[in-house]
Amino acid sequence: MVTLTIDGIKVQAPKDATVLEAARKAGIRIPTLCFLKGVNEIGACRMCVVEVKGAKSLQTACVLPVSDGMEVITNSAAVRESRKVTLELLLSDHNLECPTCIRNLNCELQKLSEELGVQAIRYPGEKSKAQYDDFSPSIVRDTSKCILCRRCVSTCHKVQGVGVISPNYRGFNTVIAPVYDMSLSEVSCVNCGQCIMACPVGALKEKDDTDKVWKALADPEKYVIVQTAPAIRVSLGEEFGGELGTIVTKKLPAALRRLGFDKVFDTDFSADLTILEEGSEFLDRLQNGGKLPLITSCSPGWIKFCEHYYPEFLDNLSTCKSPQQMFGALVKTYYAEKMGIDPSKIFSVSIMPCTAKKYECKRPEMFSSGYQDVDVALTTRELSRMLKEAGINPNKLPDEEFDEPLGISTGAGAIFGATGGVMEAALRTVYEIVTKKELKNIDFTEVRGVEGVKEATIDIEGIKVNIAVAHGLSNARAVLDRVKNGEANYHFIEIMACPGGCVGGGGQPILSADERWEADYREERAKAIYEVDRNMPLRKSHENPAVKALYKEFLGEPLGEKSHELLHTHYTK
Ligand code: HC1
Ligand code: SF4
Repeated sequence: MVTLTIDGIKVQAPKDATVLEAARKAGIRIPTLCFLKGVNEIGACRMCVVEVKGAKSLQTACVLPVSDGMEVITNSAAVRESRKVTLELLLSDHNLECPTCIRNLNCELQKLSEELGVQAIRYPGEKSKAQYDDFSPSIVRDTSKCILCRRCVSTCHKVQGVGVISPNYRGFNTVIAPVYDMSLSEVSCVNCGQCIMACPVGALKEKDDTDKVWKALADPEKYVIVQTAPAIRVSLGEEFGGELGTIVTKKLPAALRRLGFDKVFDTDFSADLTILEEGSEFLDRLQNGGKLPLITSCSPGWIKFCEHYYPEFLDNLSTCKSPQQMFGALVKTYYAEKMGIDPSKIFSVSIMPCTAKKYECKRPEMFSSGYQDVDVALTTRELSRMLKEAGINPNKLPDEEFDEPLGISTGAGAIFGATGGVMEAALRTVYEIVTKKELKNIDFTEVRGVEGVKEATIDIEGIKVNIAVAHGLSNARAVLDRVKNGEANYHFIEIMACPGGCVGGGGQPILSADERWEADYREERAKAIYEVDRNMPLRKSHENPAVKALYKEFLGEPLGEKSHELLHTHYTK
């Protein structure tokens, strides 16, 4: 520990701490803009400047190590003026369409202007040349709002191991863009949306599909069906003032019915179905010498990453479509048939924590019902905007149930939303299929938690199954490289593109850098997901009565002919 003074207060801090960390711990707020804890710590924006006794110039607190006896002043006139000038210079080259910006009232630049008392921009001048790129099915870039903080760049490179956006040109002409100023749709972007989650302003956003849904809802000819992903039930409430991980499972049907959807179903149903198909596929490969390790395939960002960067693993991917797509294929076949609805009249919407789902539902493999199986995938944020526009606050609504039969699910379906959840759900079912005995302790805690890579060996009555779970694509890289180099021998791997799994998806409510510092949103939402699971009467996918009925009435058996036609696919590149 070292002792320093900050604004005249004696503060103790670990010797590897920065001045920013020491100050925050002592309750002294130093503003930041480019700083994103653990991701982007580069001292570039100079918003966190402080005076240090003995230093000739102002120092950036986010990269300045503490030292014994150091004397720091965080709010002198020189410091305040420097921060203000920096901010005004940023604003002078910023598109100031704040009231019509997607990040209005949730913008770190706007908030800082207010905090620092900026009431005029003293340095108006030339604006740099901006790029607007909306060719990607998932992500829109608008560099007229970019402040060059590089939080998206670090996230794409370091967290996701993708690295398709970087600074191009120099000085005033600098722009954050793909190489040669190409569109994101022309480079190997995986549509994960993690760059959006890191962006403090409105320079990155999801492709907005809400108009298509409003139009379908207003069309009397359309039968509009919606499915809600596992992770939405622990995140949507945050958009309406709820705490991190507020559980809104039963508010979702209430809110979506009030928006006008004809049926409100649950992706957790098809997550259960996925487990039956994928669990059977795993056992088939294990017992009949099939390609191992089997790797999960429900995260479309991960699938695209595999196609671009690790094509040698394509045959390892489970042939199961994601729960979103299984659901879509069944709604326009099984459900339409059962209810006597013309499938051409069904408009199928999904609410996903994910921007890559927008891309997934347009993939050519995803038309197996004879139509586009899922017509529109909306993010949590888009749903929240629709609800706000309609004056609906889900947190204030009474509890309601999902519609039957595609709204019936188990706790195993719910945990898909957190890293390790697909693996845990699969193990609960595989164990009972293999042993024909009841699994007493169904909590596989070894695969829970936010550690980047989790490994375990599970003993299924003498069969030792080596498993790995990775979330965030740079962690996926680490696991795949170990397999490639013969350093690891896994039978089953779960990979989710987003840090934390879907709870941390690129379509989820956006937290500021300060909020991300204060709490681990992935942990809080995952905790809520496991609570949802704990409170479900059924917690194993193979016990889902609606899934059982689906096999009896329509599919026959897992991996049967109908399943192959509708629920499985192959990825090739
Ligand atoms: Fe996910 Fe999945 S868990 S991929 O993270 O397998 O998006 O929540 O819906 O499809 O079920 C996302 C979440 C989601 C699918 C399921
Ligand atoms: Fe990178 Fe993902 Fe953003 Fe694409 S969507 S630029 S891969 S962070």
